Amino acid sequence: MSDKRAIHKTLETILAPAGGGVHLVSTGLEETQELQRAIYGAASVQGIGTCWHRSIEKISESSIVLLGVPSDTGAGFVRGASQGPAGIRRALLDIPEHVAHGANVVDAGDVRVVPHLLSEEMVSEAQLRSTRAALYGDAASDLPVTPLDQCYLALELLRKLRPDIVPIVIGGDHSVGWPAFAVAHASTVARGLKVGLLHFDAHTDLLAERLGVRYCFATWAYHANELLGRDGRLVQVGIRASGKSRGHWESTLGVRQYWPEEYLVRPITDIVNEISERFEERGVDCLYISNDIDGTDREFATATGTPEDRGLRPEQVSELTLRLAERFPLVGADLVEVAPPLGIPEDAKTTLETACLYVADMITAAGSAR
Ligand SMILES: [Mn+2]
Repeated sequence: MSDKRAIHKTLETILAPAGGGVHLVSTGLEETQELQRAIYGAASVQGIGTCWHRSIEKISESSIVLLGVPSDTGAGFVRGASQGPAGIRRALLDIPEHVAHGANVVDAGDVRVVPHLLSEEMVSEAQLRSTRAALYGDAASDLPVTPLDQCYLALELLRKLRPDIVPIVIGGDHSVGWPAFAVAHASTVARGLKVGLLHFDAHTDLLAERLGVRYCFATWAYHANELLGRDGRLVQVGIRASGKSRGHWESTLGVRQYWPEEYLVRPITDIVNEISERFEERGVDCLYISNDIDGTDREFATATGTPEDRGLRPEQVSELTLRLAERFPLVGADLVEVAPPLGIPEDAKTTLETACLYVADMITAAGSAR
């Protein structure tokens, strides 16, 4: 078997067609199959597998790939982001001419999530064997069984198929920011590039660990910043719910944060220029964007675990995303913490509209510097 075919086969083992990463037995199964049929253009439910397989084969010819991680095991006590990937794909289908359906974009599907597991380092040998048997039919398989490590491997394989592909990871809770950024970082280092990290969030996510857990929604940015050597290439915008001051984070970890005192007052073009200059001073030549929907004001993003007032307006997020990507080519992005079940249905609709706008921006950003 050629390398490429072996990679396709592994991807088809650890992933499922979009929407299928959530394990369903009966309830919700028909709806999911309908979504998959529409996404992959299958004439019938029986044809989904073949059409998905064709999409996997198209990855090396595509410049942008979507990957869903329907897991919220890494979140706080409010869950619901596991339904983000399916919710966002459904909302995208309601916009037939959306850029997400363009010829240069392929949907690789979802990581096959076991909703009780988070990262490989938390799993016992016995659990590893029994979950490998359940997921892959082989207790002796060497494939990962937890969403964070499956996401990591899937992204590594996607980049092997095409080193300059731009993955857009759809979460899930923000713990997926760790594998998504770590693989992008490794890939830029291998290509001699220096990546800047633009992070939209109400929270800093800068804890070294939380309740003894190394990788979760509250810690991923700390570890990302360690990869960057705390050299000021992490810029956080939308921060307004933190136990510590901006000064504390900036002086201890070398990050730059924009709180409401700045982004609700200063023209957004000033902030774009300031971040641009900051990146240039540090030799940055490409960009990764991690977008936690709670960085956006709750008026536009209520269906999330921890919505907050005084957030960014969607047009500010768009301008930062698009303008910075014109200067620094996008190498990867994630959109996380969209939780359709939270709030009233109208909340979910508004939040999904905001999410669709952000996916469109990421796709446009990925194409703009090519
Ligand atoms: Mn976050």
